[in-house]
Amino acid sequence: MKNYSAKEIKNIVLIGAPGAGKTTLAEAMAFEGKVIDRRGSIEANNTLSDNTDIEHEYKRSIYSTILFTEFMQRKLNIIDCPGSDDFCGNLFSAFKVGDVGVMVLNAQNGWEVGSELQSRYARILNKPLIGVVNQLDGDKANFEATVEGIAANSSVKPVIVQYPVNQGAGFDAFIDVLMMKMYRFKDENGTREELEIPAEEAERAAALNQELAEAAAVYDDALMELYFEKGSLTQDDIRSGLKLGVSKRDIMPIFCASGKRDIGTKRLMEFIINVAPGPLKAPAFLSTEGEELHPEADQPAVLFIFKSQLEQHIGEITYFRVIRGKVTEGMELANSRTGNKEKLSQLFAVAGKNRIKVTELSAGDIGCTVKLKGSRTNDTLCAPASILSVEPIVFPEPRYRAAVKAKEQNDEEKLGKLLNDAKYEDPTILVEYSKELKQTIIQGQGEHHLNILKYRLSTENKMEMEFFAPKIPYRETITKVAQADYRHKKQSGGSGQFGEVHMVIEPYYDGMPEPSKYKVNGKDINVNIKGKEEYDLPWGGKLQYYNSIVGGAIDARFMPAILKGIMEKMDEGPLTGSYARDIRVVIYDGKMHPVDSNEISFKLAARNAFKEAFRNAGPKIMEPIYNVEVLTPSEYMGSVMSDLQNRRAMIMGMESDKGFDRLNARVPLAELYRYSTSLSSLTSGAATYTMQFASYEQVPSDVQDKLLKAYTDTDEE
Ligand SMILES: Nc1nc2c(ncn2[C@@H]2O[C@H](COP(=O)(O)OP(=O)(O)O)[C@@H](O)[C@H]2O)c(=O)[nH]1
Ligand SMILES: [Mg+2]
Repeated sequence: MKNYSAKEIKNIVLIGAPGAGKTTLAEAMAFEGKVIDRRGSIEANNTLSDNTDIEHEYKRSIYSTILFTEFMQRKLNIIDCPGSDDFCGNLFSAFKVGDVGVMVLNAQNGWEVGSELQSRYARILNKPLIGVVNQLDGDKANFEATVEGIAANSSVKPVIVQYPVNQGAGFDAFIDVLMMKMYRFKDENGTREELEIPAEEAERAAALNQELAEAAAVYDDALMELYFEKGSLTQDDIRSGLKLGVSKRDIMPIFCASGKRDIGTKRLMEFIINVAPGPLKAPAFLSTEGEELHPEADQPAVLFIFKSQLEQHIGEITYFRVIRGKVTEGMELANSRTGNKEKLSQLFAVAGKNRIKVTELSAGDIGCTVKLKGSRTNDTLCAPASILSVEPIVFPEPRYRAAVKAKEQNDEEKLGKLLNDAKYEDPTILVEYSKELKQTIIQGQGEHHLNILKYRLSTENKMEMEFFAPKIPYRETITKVAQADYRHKKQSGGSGQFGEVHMVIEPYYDGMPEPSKYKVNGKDINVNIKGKEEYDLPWGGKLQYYNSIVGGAIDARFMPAILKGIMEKMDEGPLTGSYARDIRVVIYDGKMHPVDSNEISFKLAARNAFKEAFRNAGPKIMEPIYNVEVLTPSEYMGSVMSDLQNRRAMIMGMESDKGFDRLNARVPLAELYRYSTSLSSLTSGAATYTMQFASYEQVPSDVQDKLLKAYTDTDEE
């Protein structure tokens, strides 16, 4: 296979709602480029993309697949993405290396929630779009309604390049108002006739051609002048105008297709090759230092890993884009994260599961290698003489959280290893053992996301695991000033123990003044600051520790032991054993014994004094609150809202955005377990949401009572 240079390469990402026909279209493109000589189908489980058992089982894409095709002496790299929002992580990595999105719509459904979500991601990632109205052979195909749906919902304006002449079951022809031709398809293998536009279509075609020329002229003064002068533009002029408008994400040229019958594939590919921004026109990659990395072939090599996958018998497959320079078989590069050398012992162009060996890949191209030792998604490999890191992919925040354990207890270790591998293949899966909760917490994009993982581990690794509701990381704090003394004294046989500590505690807040005087339980306590320590607690919040001992009541050497005693109780709060936070402690008096005082005595005295003071200080349990943003078709707004209110949510705002309502709320994490599933059943899968940690807030008193009841204090000294 030929080595393609940046100007001969286009990298596209297929996006759109689940079932729109992306995988089938990718198959047709590979067929047109003669990468395969027969097209597979979703039904027969033999497509290049969707090539894993689990995708066959579900008849849906779960992973992104990389395919190339060669067409018009160019190389088109295609990344076929799953449409389901649970797997949206794939779209973020695909768009890192893809320069343009091809948005596939099902003409029978028009603009779907999936179209909405995926076009939003394209917008966030600032990627230009080309639109394909697919499944025009479907009984209920409605091209016009679909285009209207795009116009009403998309932030990128649709401009018609093609429209169908006979949509529905008999679909075999469309008119191309850029070429000003009609294309009729004779079979299901893309064989087409190029015909003059029939008289009855002449008027509509001319009007759309005019619209297209006008849309293209806007982006260039010279084109505008030409257009006014002549009342039309040449094909090439229209293309050059569209090129600008597409790159700016202003317009989305609209094409017609039936991927299943291979209708429209070739014209779409021609247009992509002629008009879509390629590596030379797309915005440059940036290094973490802000340096622009242009796809120049004669510069030191840089490649960026956007995906890795473990495959049985082969091991690790690493997918990358060559950002700069050229990589050749056998080359040694340095991993900029680890500093280690990696050898590219083999290089491949990728067509799904098929890998075609190549000897080199140039800047702008996408390929894979195998058997790297310690490189993973988001790593940069580069020529050892010029080490840099490419800005990493920023994956979406997790939205679903569950506790996980192996069904068989002695499988725990194996499960840990498998989950680690999974995390490595799919960076949107997060797994962490929480020392605080004493649970392994797994996070992902949705229940389906995690269930797929569960299914996979069970079928591929015979590992049965169980998900259950995760514990909530509560916190404890106080709301008023309190004082306590505690004397620890033990006289048993030989040496005794003695320590006495007097302390005041009060709620800490940012910017509070230094303590000077307290009045508690009728007592006046003057503070005389001898020492101050301040800790940012690892679990959030602060502890301030003041030494205000006068007259040597307690030796300075016991102060660390006193702090330790307090810390032990902060670590396992007096109310429910959760971490305590945001407390100021002032040690203002105490007593020593000339013989029996030691560190352990003071530690225990402090711990008990702290516990007692805490209980008298209006203690409160705090819970994590998340900012939740729900995006739902307006018709479901009422039920989404009342469901959230049942979850103790505080509604912060609502706005309408092109047929969708956006609702912002603050919701306790304790009420969000399996929220994605409830939301989905409330809205027939039409809504989506994001969640992000916001703050800790006090729980309402009924919730506090319940939590207190559930906890039995075992701390008895
Ligand atoms: N009639 C018709 N069916 C199609 C077309 N494209 C895809 N399909 C069918 O729609 C279903 C989903 O297709 P798939 O390619 O997996 O969609 P994806 O989820 O967007 O990748 C499959 O059953 C396909 O056979 C098309 O152009 N016409
Ligand atoms: Mg698919």
